[in-house]
Amino acid sequence: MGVKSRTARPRATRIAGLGAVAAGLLALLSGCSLEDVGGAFGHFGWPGPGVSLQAHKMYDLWIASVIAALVVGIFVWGLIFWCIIRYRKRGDELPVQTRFNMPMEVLYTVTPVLIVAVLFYYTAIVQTDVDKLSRNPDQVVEVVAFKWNWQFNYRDGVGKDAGTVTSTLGSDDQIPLLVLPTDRTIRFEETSPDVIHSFWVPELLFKRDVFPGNVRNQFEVTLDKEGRYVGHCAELCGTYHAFMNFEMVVVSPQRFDQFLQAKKDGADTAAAMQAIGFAGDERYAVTTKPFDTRRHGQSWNQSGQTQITAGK
Ligand SMILES: [Cu+2]
Repeated sequence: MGVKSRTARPRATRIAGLGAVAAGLLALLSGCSLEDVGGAFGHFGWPGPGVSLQAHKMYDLWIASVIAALVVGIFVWGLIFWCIIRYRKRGDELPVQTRFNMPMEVLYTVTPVLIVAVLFYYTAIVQTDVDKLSRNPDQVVEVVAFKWNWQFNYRDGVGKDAGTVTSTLGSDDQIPLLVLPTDRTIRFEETSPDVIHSFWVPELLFKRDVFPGNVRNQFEVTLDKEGRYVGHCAELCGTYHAFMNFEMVVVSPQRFDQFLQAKKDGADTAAAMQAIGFAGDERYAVTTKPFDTRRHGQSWNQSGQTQITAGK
């Protein structure tokens, strides 16, 4: 019996270890991209692989981390169930009491440290990449978030002293459009005249706070997928915070240039959208619509009851 358990133990550990490694290698060697793996599992909670080069890097990091966590998880679950079955109580005899097994102690101290170090290394690399600012971005957009809407200023240079070429602005009854090109480096510079807001487009897999005062938060994206995506304010900024939606419209660089030109020539946003081929309702936001804030009539949570009186 004693001889049997001494040989059985390393063999079982080896099989479990090989199983975990094989599971990891299988995903890599089967030619599946991380996007394929993520897609098969609902992107493990994320809204998809994203629409910018920066988003793809974050997505890959996320999916790879989840796969690594699952491999470790399957290995640990395997060990637990193997121990439960292999060492279940068979009689009243006290099992061998093993304490201070040095190799084991070293293993379960070093392994988690290694895992954290690897995760940290790749996180630091992706984070640095996502935060990187280029010397001369192709397009600069000043994001102005205010209670409770957005203005997007297309700028002729970087920094707060640059000039605004043209703007799109949201109102109570019109969702603001943020029209942007693919394949160009876009720098966002954020500012707010009142409180802290947060610029968030879920498909960018990214959000960044918009501060009032002297802080101009910046970040860059290079978009690679045309489409229309709803954006939100992700920082609780006041009564109508939840209604602060905008729409990011991603078009080809040529159409973007036409849009800017139409705006510069004095067209309003809907007319400029028409100039680049959007007709009818497509000239306005299609992913979201203005909310009925009822802010001038009655309290929005008591239908038809309370009247807000002027000066209150
Ligand atoms: Cu806000």
